[in-house]
Amino acid sequence: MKFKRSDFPSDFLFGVATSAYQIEGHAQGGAGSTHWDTFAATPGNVVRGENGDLACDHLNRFEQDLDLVRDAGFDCYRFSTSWARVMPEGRGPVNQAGLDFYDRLADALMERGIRPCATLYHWELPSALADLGGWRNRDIAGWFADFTEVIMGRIGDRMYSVAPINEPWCVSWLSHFEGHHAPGLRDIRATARAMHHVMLAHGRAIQAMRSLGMSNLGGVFNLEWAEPADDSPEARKAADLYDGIYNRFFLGGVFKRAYPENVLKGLEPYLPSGWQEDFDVIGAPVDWCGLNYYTRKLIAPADTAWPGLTDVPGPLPKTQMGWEIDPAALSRFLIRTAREYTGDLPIYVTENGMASPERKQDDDRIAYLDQHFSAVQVALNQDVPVRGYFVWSLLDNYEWALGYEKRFGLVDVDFDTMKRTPKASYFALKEALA
Ligand code: IFM
Repeated sequence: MKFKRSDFPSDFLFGVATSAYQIEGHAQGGAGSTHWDTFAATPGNVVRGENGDLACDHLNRFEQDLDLVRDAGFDCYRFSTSWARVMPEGRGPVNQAGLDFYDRLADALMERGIRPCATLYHWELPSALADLGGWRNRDIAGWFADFTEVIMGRIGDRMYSVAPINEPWCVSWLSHFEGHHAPGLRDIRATARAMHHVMLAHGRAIQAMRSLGMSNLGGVFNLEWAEPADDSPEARKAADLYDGIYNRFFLGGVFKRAYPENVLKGLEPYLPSGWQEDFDVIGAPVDWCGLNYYTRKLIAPADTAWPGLTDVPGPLPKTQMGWEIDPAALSRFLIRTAREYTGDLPIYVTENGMASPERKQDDDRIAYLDQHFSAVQVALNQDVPVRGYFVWSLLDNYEWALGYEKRFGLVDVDFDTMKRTPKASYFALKEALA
């Protein structure tokens, strides 16, 4: 690895990220059913019909996994809490075993000198709430605030940082418009409502945590750079709309208390009534902004109903996901986010990494990480307050609709034996962070 810790500011934090459903083993420990369990049980949704029942069995192996985090020299560990593990029906009764697990996880992190960075929701919605309309139902903001109080009432005292929702675009657009993730809908009204309610739930959770006296609270947004596929004004317009839907809608809601005009043009008729009154909650002040960055897309107009755009294959080298590798877009995003949305607020790269089929000598991942560390330095050199970077992910894990096939881990997992074997990228990072 070309970079060393000393190439970054002395207080720059390095971390590694995971999420509950992708690693814990959801069928264990008294967790309730989630919409990902039923989505995966429906033929055609997930490669080989795989689910998170056992995943990496992190529930029973977390001590060993956190040793790996510590031994690599990471400062922080970003994990998520499963709503259905803590409250199997989403509301009401609490699963004590679930709360106890996160309590032990928090203690185990503290014992190892690792900062716990929690995300409250990383996509596994309790089925009982999905039955009530899930993210389409405005009441979800209140249910989520209640869950926030329960889980943070127990572990909030030890959290270094907390964000309510991982990747609002995935929770809403990818899952309700494109239908690629649970609940697998393809409906514009459902999408508009989910997009707004996910923002409202974010704000209610921030308020709930402030009432508990918590600080260092942020939001985590996944961004994808939209490049026009050619020089035509039509392609420019399509790329701007893609940017609006993917990136600016969510950043705009929280940091400008407004949604972008080009998105409202198509979406406003489907938003819930009174949406304009919710920005005091949505824009509740946060202490930092997290950006998850993986790739860019080339966008062209398409002869369809709104939004009338499509992505076309690009020429850059690609990861195992087929995603183009474009580190320069990370620099652009960091700079643009600070200049247009967040000002002096600390920014963290809360996810970045690549899927690779290489299970031992993953030189492609080492190169990818090096290139993206350089991209962070470009932004730092322009005085963007980037304060930390988290690699996705610690372990090979359940990559949602793509099952266990795509491997993002610094550590290989043999899903038959659950054996963990650190890859070359793990050792390279360990050396760089020493
Ligand atoms: O695995 C996912 C994660 O759950 C959210 N961010 C992107 C990752 C890679 O697709």
